[in-house]
Amino acid sequence: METLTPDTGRADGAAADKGAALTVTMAAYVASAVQKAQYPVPVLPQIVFVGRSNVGKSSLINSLTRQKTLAHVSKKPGKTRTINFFSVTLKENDVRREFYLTDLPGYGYAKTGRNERNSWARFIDEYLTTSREIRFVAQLIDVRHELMPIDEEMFRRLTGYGLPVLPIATKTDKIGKSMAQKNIAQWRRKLRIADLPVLPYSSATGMGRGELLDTVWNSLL
Ligand SMILES: Nc1nc2c(ncn2[C@@H]2O[C@H](COP(=O)(O)OP(=O)(O)O)[C@@H](O)[C@H]2O)c(=O)[nH]1
Ligand SMILES: [Mg+2]
Repeated sequence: METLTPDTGRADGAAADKGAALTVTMAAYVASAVQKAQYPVPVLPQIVFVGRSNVGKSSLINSLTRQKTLAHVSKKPGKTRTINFFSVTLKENDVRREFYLTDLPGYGYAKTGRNERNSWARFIDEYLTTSREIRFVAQLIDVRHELMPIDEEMFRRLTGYGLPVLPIATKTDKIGKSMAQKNIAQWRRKLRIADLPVLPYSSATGMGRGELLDTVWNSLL
């Protein structure tokens, strides 16, 4: 079982310059895949984003890359049925690193039929189990809610595949800090990992962006 510790900066706890030296110099849509033959080439390191429909995944991708319309932000859940690959270049001083940001279809959309869910699961499983370049999976969970069984199932599936998982608590601007801490504590109890690192994020305020960029950068080393 592997989880990923987000880069929380220097050992002295100084938080001021997380991700400060890192800039996104390029972010572009590359490909959508419904089968393996459609994965993009060249093969690059990949950071995968997954979560329930409406959890704020598209917003997070846009906020991370600072491109307002890169991922389609939709108020209607359950729309994306493909794996979408974005090519992103990060730069620190004169060093550049390129990776694919991989956007998986949202899970847990109630109106999706069982057959569609099954073929979704097979396709996603194939991607997750055969892509050796995956550095970690960012699993987005809405900070306003307790962990849902489908979130737990996804977490266990990912860690069962040996993939490092970074849970990201989304929409932190929408509730108070104590309520957020209460929910995250419930997630940890439910997953039975008392010290599970969880990265708080808000696409509205940019909270967590520097930490996430640092974590991505370090995973590309
Ligand atoms: N206040 C706030 N709203 C957010 C945040 N992230 C997403 N949303 C809203 O939540 C809804 C769903 O977001 P979206 O990014 O499309 O979710 P996705 O289905 O997971 O891709 C939209 O109305 C967003 O504007 C956030 O960090 N703060
Ligand atoms: Mg979306």
